[in-house]
Amino acid sequence: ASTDAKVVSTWDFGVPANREAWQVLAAGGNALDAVEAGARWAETGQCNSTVGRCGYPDRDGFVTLDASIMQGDGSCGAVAALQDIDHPISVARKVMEKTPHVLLVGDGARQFAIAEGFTPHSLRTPEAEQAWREWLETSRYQPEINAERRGIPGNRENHDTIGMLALGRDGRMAGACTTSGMAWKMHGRVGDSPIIGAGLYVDDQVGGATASGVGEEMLRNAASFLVVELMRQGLSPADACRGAIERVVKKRPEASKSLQVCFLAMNTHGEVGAFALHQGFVYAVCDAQRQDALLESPSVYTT
Ligand code: SD4
Repeated sequence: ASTDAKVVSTWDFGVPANREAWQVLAAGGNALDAVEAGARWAETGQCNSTVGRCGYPDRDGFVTLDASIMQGDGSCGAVAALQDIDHPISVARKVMEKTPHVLLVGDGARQFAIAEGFTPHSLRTPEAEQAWREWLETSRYQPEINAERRGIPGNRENHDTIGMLALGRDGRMAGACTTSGMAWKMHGRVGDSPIIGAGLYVDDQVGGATASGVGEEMLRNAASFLVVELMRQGLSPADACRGAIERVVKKRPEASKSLQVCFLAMNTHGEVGAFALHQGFVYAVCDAQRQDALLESPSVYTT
């Protein structure tokens, strides 16, 4: 059956990222190629402190990247704590297509990338270096909600991970999620983004979900899997995202007041929904009717 193609992604840079993915879909390309193209744009087409090149380092000064990619038939690949490589999403795809594994981490992921032809180079920019040195003066790890958007300098939450979901004309779906993780994280910390079921999950029978925000909460709740399973039970994408947020709150009500968690979901009919813990989460939608839509997610807390 021929479906209307669509791509959705997290945050305002999802608009240009979707455009890249849309070029693939509009030309009749599949969802997998579309999400890889969109995520690649986010990794290097901009200089953003939370994804790919220009990402802020961990507390020891290392820029370590996490990414995952998944198709609705269950095939998936991921890399975590990958250093020196521009396009973790493409390395994740190679893990999916060329290895018997799902997840490669750290030096093993880096070696695999180099063997696959990726060129290693330092990703730490002078701006990231300076921000890190400023952070070292207090060394306080306390992510602020939407800090960057609210113009709070210094201690930033950095939750601008790109999570992207695409539906191809053939009715098949794919998703991608790529990030430099939380700034000033401990060296070796891995978030939700490269963990299938936490930061990303896609099932052609139901739909897909992706997450942004403080990854520990997604990991605790197998959150993207939870969103997809709630849709499988009949909930709309928006209600499924709300259900997962409610689970996060129920598990850690106090912590939930001061950290951000955001979910974005799309089902196989192309219905889209989102829900966040705190106000400020925006997501981008692109299809044949509207190319540059940026929508505000509802949230539990509105301040
Ligand atoms: C993480 N979920 O590593 C990611 C953070 C994020 O933009 O969304 N960053 O926990």
